Amino acid sequence: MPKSIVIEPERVFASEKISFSDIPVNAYAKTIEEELADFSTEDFLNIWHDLCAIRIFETILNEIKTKGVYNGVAYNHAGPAHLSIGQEAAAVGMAFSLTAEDHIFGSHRSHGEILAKGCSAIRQLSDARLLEIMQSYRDGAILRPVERGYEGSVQGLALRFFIYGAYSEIFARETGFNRGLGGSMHAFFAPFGVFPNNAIVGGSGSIAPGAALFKRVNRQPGIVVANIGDASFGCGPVWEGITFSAMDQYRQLWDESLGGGLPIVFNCMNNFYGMGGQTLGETMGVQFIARIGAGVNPEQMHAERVNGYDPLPVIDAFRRKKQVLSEGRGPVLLDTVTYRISGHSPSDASSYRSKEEIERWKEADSIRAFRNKLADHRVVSEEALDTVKTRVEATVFEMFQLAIDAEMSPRVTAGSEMVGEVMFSNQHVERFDSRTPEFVQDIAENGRVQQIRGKIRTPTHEGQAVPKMKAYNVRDAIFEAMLHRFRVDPTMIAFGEENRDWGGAFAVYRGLTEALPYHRLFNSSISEAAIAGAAVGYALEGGRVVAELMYADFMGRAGDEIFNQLAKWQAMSAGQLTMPVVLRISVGSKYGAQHSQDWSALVHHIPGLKVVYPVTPYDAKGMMAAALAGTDPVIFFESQKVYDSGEMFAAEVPEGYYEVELGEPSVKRGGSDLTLITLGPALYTAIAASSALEERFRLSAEVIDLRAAVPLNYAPLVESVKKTGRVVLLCDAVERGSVMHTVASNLTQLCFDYLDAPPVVLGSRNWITPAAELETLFFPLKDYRPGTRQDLEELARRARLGI
Ligand SMILES: Cc1ncc(C[n+]2csc(CCOP(=O)(O)OP(=O)(O)O)c2C)c(N)n1
Ligand SMILES: [Mg+2]
Repeated sequence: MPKSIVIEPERVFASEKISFSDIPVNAYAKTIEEELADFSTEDFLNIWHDLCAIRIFETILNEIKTKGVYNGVAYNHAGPAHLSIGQEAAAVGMAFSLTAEDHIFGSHRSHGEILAKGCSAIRQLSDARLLEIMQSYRDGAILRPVERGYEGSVQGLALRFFIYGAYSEIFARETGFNRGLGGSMHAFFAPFGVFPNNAIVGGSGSIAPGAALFKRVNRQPGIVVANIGDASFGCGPVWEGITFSAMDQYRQLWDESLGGGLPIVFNCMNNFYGMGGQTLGETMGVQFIARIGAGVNPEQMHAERVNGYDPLPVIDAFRRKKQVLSEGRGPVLLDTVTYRISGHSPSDASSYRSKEEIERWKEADSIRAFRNKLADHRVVSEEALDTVKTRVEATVFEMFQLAIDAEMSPRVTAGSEMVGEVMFSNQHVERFDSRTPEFVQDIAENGRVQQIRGKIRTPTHEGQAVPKMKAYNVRDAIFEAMLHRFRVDPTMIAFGEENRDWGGAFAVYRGLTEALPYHRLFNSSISEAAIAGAAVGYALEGGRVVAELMYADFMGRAGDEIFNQLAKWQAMSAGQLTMPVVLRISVGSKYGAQHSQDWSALVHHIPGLKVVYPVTPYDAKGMMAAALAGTDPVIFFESQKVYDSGEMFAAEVPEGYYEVELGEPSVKRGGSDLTLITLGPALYTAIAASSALEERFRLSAEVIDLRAAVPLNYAPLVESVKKTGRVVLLCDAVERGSVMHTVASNLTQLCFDYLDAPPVVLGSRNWITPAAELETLFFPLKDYRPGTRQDLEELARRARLGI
């Protein structure tokens, strides 16, 4: 199906000018009298309440961090506290008119946003719903301490619950939102629409678009807000997230009923500083973050700068921008100007800014200014304001004391395996929604399905080896497993570069293009960080996704998203969230240094990721099926050396559904003298080696394919080594630090008494991957003959040189 937009030479070479329209800067000009049409007295008091709640919450943290005591209560908080004193109005303005269905993502400095959004949600949800949430969330673990002796309203109880959960989380207590595994910089509470906050600057910039994507694809209500700092606009993944959110296909190619552009606000909490780096005139050249919108799309992202030192212009902006998003005209960029009166962290001496500057912003303090505005215009009495302030300050202080009470708010006990237990969710979920999955073609009529039906699913047929063109291969296997899940789970989507019309860079998806609507299979911008990040955001919202990174070498472009986001959110949520993401990664061959590396060791080192590498059609289908039924992030390596492989080491690849358990090694050939353990296409090298050993030396080598690096069942490996007493481990990755070294080390411990010699690890040379013509120097190949010195002296020499 060719693209609907034809690129015409005459058009693209026509002379014209690109024109920009004005970007509003502090355009808000309503008087308080005018605002009375939109706000009730109660609204104003609520805004005031939330401002005061944040200020006291942060002040207590500041005092205990800097002085070890607040109001006579001593406490030593070991962890971080990036405070937002000064930024309250921006947070409250952002959250005030959002509903619980609107989801916010944030940064290391998001306590204020968390509280503002929580307070806003509490006011909007019914008492019954609030009680349901509090009672069911972690079986009432947060509710129990705060309901003791409390006799007020449900909303009041919810406020206690929320402040207590936040403090407990910051203080790493069992009673925190996420049992203290998130902590200050990663705290969140999804039932109120507070989604993960991120200690990686700009981390939310690539994740939040995935959440917005989920809302579009699954026709869910609400918008998504990525609250990120001004300095984060220098981060590549933020720009990628913006690009991903602004892809024109949402409006040009996707079904209109989905609602158009992604419903996301990139909300810059612009306090003019990174830590000590000043974005204005030093580390950035844009002056106005809003200006960035001008480069993104013709709508300039509906960008504008608003005064975030006053909650009302921010509320006004969010109301207008929500309208823009509901009309399908997203994404939106807001440059919300504010100021961090507090240091970056309590240890910050503010040496990078003058005292006068801080004093001027203190004088203009948003909370005092708001109070004066209300009082001066007699909108609310000073008395009413004081009552609200006193009450909320007392509640926050009480919750602080409760959260540091070791008895009421314990930490996990020493020796607990709690962290390990929440690393993986290990669930089996057929579908995340009961809707009928959307297709645009009857699958029986799909060309690829018909083609595969004509293929031979056994290694030999009528006594002959099956010719390549006729053999069911690894590509077909992945296709079939994915098609199955697409047909069962309506939330399942796939995206990445060249995924659609091209059929996937390696033709795995050929046929899916005709079968699936755009929103279930689409091309993304060349934005690996956004591809992986959006997959994370999509999964955090409750959908299943297969993202593709093309070459393993491109993982570097998505390093944070894979290593810090995909891997960690299940554990940092203490098991509240699942991460049903399969990240397909192809390992190249014959493409040189930047396209032919096996980086399985990199991801295998990161806790929280499952890492698999099937190389036969049977394993590829069964393992993709298992990955797509699970709820954990799976890095699914595929080898370009074996995409066309029909070699199966098993009688037949079933047409029907089956799963191969992730982490179960497979004995591909039995033997008794030696164990050869492989990961990836080195399986074929090992099979060839075992045949050669048999022919030349009458040695019987058992060949075991790990099929996965994480998790891994050592039992069959131990069993084999006990039998043979000798083990050689090989894979295509460079030898230094390969997965095989971990396995060898563990086998040495597990089988020491049975080994006749130390395990031997083979891998590629510790070099860059050379050109195709030179690859025989590099890979442990099928017809390998030792042509180099491999004695101990030589090994030591090379190690000393780092090669
Ligand atoms: C990727 C990354 N680089 C650097 C840091 C260290 N760091 C923490 S906060 C910060 C400044 C962030 O500034 P900004 O995004 O404007 O947010 P603000 O602190 O002003 O709220 C830096 C450099 C980090 N956490 N993550
Ligand atoms: Mg900043």
